[in-house]
Amino acid sequence: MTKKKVKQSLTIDQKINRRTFISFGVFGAAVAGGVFGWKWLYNSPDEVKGITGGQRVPLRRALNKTEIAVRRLFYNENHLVKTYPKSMAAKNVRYNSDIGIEDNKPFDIAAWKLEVKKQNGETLNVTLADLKALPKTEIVFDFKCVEGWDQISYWGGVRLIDFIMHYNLHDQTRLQYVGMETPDKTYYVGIDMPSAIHPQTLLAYEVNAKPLPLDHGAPLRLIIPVKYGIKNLKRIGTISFSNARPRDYWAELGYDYYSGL
Ligand SMILES: Nc1nc2c(c(=O)[nH]1)N[C@H]1C(S)=C(S)[C@@H](COP(=O)(O)O)O[C@H]1N2
Ligand SMILES: [Mo]
Repeated sequence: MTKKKVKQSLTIDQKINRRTFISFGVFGAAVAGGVFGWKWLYNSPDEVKGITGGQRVPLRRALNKTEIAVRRLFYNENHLVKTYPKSMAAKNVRYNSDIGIEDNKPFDIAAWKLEVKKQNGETLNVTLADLKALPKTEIVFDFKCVEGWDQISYWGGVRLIDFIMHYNLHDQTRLQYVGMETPDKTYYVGIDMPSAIHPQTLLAYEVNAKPLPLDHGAPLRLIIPVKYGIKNLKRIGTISFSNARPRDYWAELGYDYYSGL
């Protein structure tokens, strides 16, 4: 080997050593970052229970930021959820849960009226006959529950946006949220306005072209295909409009407030 060549090969070795050193350094820093990051998260306080509950503060913050970003990027009122032919709809519609509609609790379906609370404190009372007099919309879509099942089902009722227009509630749509509660107020959901006025969101009074049975939410339930089942409140007692987030049964227990699809 000439002197020059020896010098060059040493330089290459040195370069390799340097890279190895840097690689280990970066790896070490990543491990340390992971450990400290995890400890930081582990030691972070839980959020104060209220509208949402049961999550570490930084995780909830990240979830909220992701929610806003996803909504900006992908949520579009003109984007429709996939629909199916009626022939594909389940004949036996799955029944899930009955909070606020338990059959051992007294409920007088004949006396039922929908209570609509405007932000200014005014209240409207609407009967099922009033709702049935409005234009009817039907939808067959894949209903999805966060517990891991889904089913193509067929619903009929009044689009929430049609209801809003008919009852001159346009001004209420400038607010950020719609809240809905069962008549006994034990199950309740909060819905962001863009999802509430989405053209596929229904106040449903029929399933498979027949009046809703009690266990599916008679006389009126929410069908909101852009959201998971948890937001599809059965047996609506009151509808309200507000800028503050309405209380939400599952969000209080730590589920995502938005629960969009
Ligand atoms: N009042 C009320 N509405 C409710 C529920 C409930 O327990 N009570 N469960 C929700 C959940 S988790 C799902 S998946 C759907 C199921 O509707 P279904 O029973 O008609 O299939 O209703 C939603 N609406
Ligand atoms: Mo569900």
